[in-house]
Amino acid sequence: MAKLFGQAFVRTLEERTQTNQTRVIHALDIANTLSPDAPDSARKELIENACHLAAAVGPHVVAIKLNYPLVLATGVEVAHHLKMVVPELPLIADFKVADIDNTNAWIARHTFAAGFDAIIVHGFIGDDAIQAVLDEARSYGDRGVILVVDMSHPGATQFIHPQTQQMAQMAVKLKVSGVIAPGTRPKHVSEIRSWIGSDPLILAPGVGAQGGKPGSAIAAGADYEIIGRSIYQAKHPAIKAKELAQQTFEVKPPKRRTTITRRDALIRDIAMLLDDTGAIKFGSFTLASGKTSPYYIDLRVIPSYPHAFSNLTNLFIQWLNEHPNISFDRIAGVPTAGISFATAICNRLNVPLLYVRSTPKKYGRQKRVEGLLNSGDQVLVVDDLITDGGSKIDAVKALREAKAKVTEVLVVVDREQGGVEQLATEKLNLHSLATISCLVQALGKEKRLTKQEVDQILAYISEQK
Ligand code: OMP
Repeated sequence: MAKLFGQAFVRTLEERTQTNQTRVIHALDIANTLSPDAPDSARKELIENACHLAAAVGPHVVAIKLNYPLVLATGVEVAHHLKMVVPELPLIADFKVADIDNTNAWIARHTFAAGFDAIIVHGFIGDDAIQAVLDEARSYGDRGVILVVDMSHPGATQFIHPQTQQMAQMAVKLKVSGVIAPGTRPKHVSEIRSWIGSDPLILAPGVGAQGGKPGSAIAAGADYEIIGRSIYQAKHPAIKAKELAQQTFEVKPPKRRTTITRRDALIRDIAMLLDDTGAIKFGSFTLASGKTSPYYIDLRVIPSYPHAFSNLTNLFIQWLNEHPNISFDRIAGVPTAGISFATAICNRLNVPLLYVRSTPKKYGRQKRVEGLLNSGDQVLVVDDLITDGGSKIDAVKALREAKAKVTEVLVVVDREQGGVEQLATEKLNLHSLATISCLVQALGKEKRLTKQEVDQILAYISEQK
C-alpha cells in the first residue's frame, strides 16, 4: 500500500470497522439549528449534548465529524471536551478548507493543535494550497487529510463533478488519506474508486436525510458513509446508529481493483468514454476506400456530449502534464474535428489557438493558417485521429510555410496504419492518447468486448499495418 497521509487515523478507522462492525461516521451537526442569539448557557449545553451524543453513538461508529456551526457555536475546545469523553473516537474537522496556502496552513495548524485527527479540504483549490495542509498534517505527527473531490447535493453536478476525475487523480498524487464522494450517487462513487485505485479511503455523505440508501455507497466502493440527521434527529440516536452500523456492515464491498498504472488508467478512461458516447463502434463497416473494417471511429460526436468532451479535454491535459518535454507556444487544430479539441485545450491552458484551413481562403490574403502566429513560434498540432497521416502533414506544411516550428503532433487515437512512419518522413513525432489496439484490449478487460471480438479486431489491425 502506498504510504498515505494520516496512517494512524486510517488504521484506527479500519480497526474500529472490524471491532465495532460498522462503516458509519457520525456527522455531529447538532448546532445547525442553534439561534445566533442563543445565550452562553445554550452553548455550554451544546458541548454537553455533543459529549452525551458521542458517548451514546460511539460504539456504533468509526469516527465523529464536527462541522463549522458546532465549532463556531462552542469554539474549537469542543474537540478537547469530546476527547475527554470518547478518547477512542477519531475526530474529523469538516472545515472544507478552500483558501490560499498561507491561510490554509494556519487553519490546519489550529485545527490539529485543538486535537482533531483529520481535516477536510476542498480539492478545487489545487495542489499547492492542499500541500500546505499536508505539510501541517505531517508536522502534527501525521494527521489525516481528506479531499473533497465530489459532493452529495444536486448543485455538485454543476461545477464540482465535471472536475472530479482530475481532483481524484490529484488525490492519488498527493497521497491524501481519503476523499469525499457522493452517497447520493453510488455510480459516481464507483467511478471515483476506479480513478483512485485501492488506496485512499472514500467517505460518502448524503445517506438518509439527503436520499442516499444506507449501504449503497459501500456497495459502490466507499469505505464509510457519513450520516448526520438520520442519527442525531432520531428518537433514540444510539439505536438508530446501531441499525445503520448493521446496514453498512452487512454489505459486501466490491473487490478492490489493484492500482493500475497511470498509462493504463488513461487508456481505460478513453476507451470507456469512446464506447459510452458511441464514438467507437464495433461491427462491420465499409470504409471510404471500399474495404470493410470491424470497427469505426467518429470522434466528431464527442463535443455533443459536454461531460464527455470536458473529460476528454482533461485527459489531453493530463497527457500534456505528463510530457513536460513537449513545449509549445501555440496549438493548431486540424480541420474539422481537431479544431474543437484544440479549442478546448487552449481554452483550459490559456494557450493561443490556431487552425489550419483545408483549402486557402479564396479572397483577402488567401491564408491557410488562421489566428496569430509569430515567425519561429513552436506549434503543437492536434487532431482527433490518424490513419496514414496525410491531413496532418498537409496542415504542418501550411504552418511551416507560415514560419511556424512544428515537430510534434498529438491525436486522440492512432489507427496504427502507418501514421508514425509517414510523419517521421517529415521529421514529425506522432503522439496519441491511445492506439486502437490498446483501446480494444482495454474494452476487453472491461468486458465491453468478448475475448473472441478482441482477438478478431487485433488480427485485423495487425493485417493493416
Ligand atoms: P446528513 O445529511 O444530515 O446525513 O449530514 C451529512 C453531513 O455530511 C453534513 O455534515 C454535511 O455537511 C456533510 N457533507 C455532505 O452532506 N455532502 C458532501 O458532499 C460533503 C459533506 C462532508 O464533507 O462531510
